[in-house]
Amino acid sequence: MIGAPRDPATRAFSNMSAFVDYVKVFCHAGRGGNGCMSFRREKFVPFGGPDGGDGGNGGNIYLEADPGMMTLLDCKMQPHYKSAKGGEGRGKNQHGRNGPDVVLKVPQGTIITALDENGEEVDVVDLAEPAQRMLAARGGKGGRGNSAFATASNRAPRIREEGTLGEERTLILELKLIADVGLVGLPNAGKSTLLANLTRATPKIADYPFTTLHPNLGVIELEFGEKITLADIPGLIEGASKGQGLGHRFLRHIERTRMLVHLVAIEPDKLDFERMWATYEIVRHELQSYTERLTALPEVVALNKTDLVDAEFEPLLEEVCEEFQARGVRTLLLSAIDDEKILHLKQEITRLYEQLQRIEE
Ligand SMILES: Nc1nc2c(ncn2[C@@H]2O[C@H](COP(=O)(O)OP(=O)(O)OP(=O)(O)O)[C@@H](O)[C@H]2O)c(=O)[nH]1
Ligand SMILES: [Mg+2]
Repeated sequence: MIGAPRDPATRAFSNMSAFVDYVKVFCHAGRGGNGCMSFRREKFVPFGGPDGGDGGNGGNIYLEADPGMMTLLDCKMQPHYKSAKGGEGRGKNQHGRNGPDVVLKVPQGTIITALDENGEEVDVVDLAEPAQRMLAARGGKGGRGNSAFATASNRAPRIREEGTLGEERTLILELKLIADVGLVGLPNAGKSTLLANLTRATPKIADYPFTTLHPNLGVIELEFGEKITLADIPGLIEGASKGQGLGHRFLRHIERTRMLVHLVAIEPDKLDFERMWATYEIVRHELQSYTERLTALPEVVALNKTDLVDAEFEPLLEEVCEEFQARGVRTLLLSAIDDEKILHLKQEITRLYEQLQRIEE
């Protein structure tokens, strides 16, 4: 679809180093300005009253979810954030100005764990909604000037407050992408090809394992303008949940999906059910070892690359489907490069997605 506008949720990176999903940042909010002690000095007024203004508050530091971002790279490059201190109170009842707030943008789906100066966990916030904000470190409070202390019995108070210190926080930022559907399968199964042909995403595709080195997101547009987001992650292999291959690190990005599309690539010269079932089981096992929740998600299983099978062997494919069905798994025959088959899969995804929505209502 040359020239078609890209959806902001359709995002990918051309190199792996740009994708950062775990980082530690340090926030130091500005202190409050001191209150002022001062007395009015006017001609012919021998005892002017107190006129020391209050100090301003230190700036707050906020984190804000930005749906247009997909990496914590900026935070990795620059992990220290400071906000300005509040202005000092001055005579003539002039209050110090508040230090401006600092707003640090992070990708939507960032989970923040805030630690205080002693490393104790004080807060965990999930910035799952667009533009959702979290107060990461509060600026110090401005001190009151002496005019704030004047009372009927003490009309010339000689007290004023100092501003308080701003909060210091260490934050652990962990990104877990927000997508409706997770695409899973062994390396080379055709996940990125499917993403590219089902959405406007342009992930890297190649005929070797581990082509995908970071997650890619794409958007399927349904009738009535509704959109489903798909996340394509690097291929899983046996032991992925224990850190083999690349899969382990990236499973967290499908943790929040509501359903899975599981691709099993057929091998045209080995149309053997047991072999395909074993492939299917490897991925299921890795998902389960990572978290049971992933295997509890509804899934669409598609046997991919069926275009590689000669017409005379197509009945064999049907048999494989039946055997999957006999073990309780419904499968679709797919070719990620065939528009008609893709449309069929899209209808299946839509059907399941709408079913999920009805359950939620
Ligand atoms: N003939 C045929 N080739 C396909 C099909 N789907 C994918 N391929 C090819 O298979 C190879 C791997 O495809 P990818 O989309 O990169 O596979 P992947 O699952 O994303 O692989 P990783 O990112 O390495 O996990 C590429 O050469 C694709 O062109 C298909 O349906 N039919
Ligand atoms: Mg890929």
